Amino acid sequence: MASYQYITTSISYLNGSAHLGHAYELIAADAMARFWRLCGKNVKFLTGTDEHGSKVQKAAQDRGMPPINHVDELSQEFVRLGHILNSTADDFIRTTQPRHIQAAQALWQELEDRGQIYLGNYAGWYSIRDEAFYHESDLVDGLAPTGTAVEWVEEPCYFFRLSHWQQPLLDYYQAHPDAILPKERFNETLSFIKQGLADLAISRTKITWGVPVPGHPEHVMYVWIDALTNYITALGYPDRQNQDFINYWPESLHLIGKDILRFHTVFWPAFLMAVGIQPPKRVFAHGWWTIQGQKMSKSLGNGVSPFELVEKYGSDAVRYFLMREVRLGSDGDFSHEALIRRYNQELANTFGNLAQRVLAFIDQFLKGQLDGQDNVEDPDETVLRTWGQVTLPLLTQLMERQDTYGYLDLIFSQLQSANAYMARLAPWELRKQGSEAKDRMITGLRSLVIFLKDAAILLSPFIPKAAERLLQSLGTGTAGLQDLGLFMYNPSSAPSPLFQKLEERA
Ligand code: ME8
Repeated sequence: MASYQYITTSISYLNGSAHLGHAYELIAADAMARFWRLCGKNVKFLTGTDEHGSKVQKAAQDRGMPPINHVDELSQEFVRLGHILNSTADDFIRTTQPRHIQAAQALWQELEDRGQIYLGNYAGWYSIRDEAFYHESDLVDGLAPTGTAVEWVEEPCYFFRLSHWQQPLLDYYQAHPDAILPKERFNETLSFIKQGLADLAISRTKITWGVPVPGHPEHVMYVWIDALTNYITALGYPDRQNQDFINYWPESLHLIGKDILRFHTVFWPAFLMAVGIQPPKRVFAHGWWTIQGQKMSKSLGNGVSPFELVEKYGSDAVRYFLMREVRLGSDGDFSHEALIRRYNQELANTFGNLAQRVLAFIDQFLKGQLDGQDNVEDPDETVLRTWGQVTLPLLTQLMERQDTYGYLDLIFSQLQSANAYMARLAPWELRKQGSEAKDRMITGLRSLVIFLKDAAILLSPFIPKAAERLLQSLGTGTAGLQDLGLFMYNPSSAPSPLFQKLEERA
């Protein structure tokens, strides 16, 4: 297993407030980063904001603010989003930072030096919402294929020889069929490339809010070539001898939404190949959230503020719901009712109640002591005690494919079995019986305590606060994967419920 893992989210446009889609991506990336750190990998986890381009310039204009003041202010909201979601990102990049402007210009210069850029004239359509160029043949009823409005653009601009990279990209993907997940996104990318790649316009003269093209300051870089470079800026590029660049590239996972697939799986690897840098190891495209069946949109006013959600339900509940409701590559529908239902049924009942029943029983009736005979006879007890170690390789395989849903599913099905075991053990009956029954009770409870600790460790990437509270109640101190299967129990106070049930609306 490679010991370095680079994980990035996309960088958010600063044209409006942080929404559920931004929170989703950050949470998924954070769960992955936490998991790989638990496994002992060196992890670098990057997030940030995309601050140039027409869309951001227009948003600043609409507020009557100079773009730099607008982005200085709004980027802070995204930093705050990370804090409230309990994200452990190691770096927050802003594309207006000098380190990034330097990197974007260096990439441009390298492309130019290698004959990959030429001056021409662009005449075609541009969608500000998508920050994308479209050909006449792409349009559907006068709109971009994504349904956004387009404007006619005619201006001198620089082009990148994307057409040269069609075959190398096809060869690369043939040799690396896992470079894009889920599989349908891999297929989508391949059929896009096979349709033929035209050279790509990569500068603008009609807008001013962007990174100046080196040597030609009347042009600013097209926002996507600027934005994509962020992933290597944060590794010290253009210094290819930077230790982070050496260690973390191309051991990278770019987590993005499905709408920005092409930029990451066609343009980005082509830019990189063109300067002799390997493409990223994996691009994973997640699905989209709707709100009660409708597309989130400012005009519908149905956006869900992640800040309000966390204030209402807490970060663990929001993290859990978004990771558990749908598979990462699929689309999901958000509703408060669904979140409350999952929180109550799974976090409060299946997980929280089990922990509380076991720990409160030991506290109340056994004074927090589990000394005594430990004779494992029941196969279910063996399962509870070995489950963590046995399951870890499976969980690792799931995480290698970004299957966060499958990961939680495995854990929660075992939590259900553990609940069934607790009901069958019925320690409240055994404690009233003779010494043999008491031995059974101690052995059973010890099995459950081992299992609860292991479940807390393995759930910590997803619900870090609750996992930490449970480990505190067990008195394990800091516990990691090396402790799976061990009996560690040294409580210092009475346990308190992990989750308070929420009231379900009628
Ligand atoms: O695309 N559900 O920024 P962005 C799930 N700056 N995810 C959603 C979503 C939804 N309803 N709406 C948006 C950009 N997203 C560029 C990225 S990377 C070099 C540049 C996701 O603020 C979207 O798919 O429009 C994207 O991955 C992320 O939020 C940021 O979107």
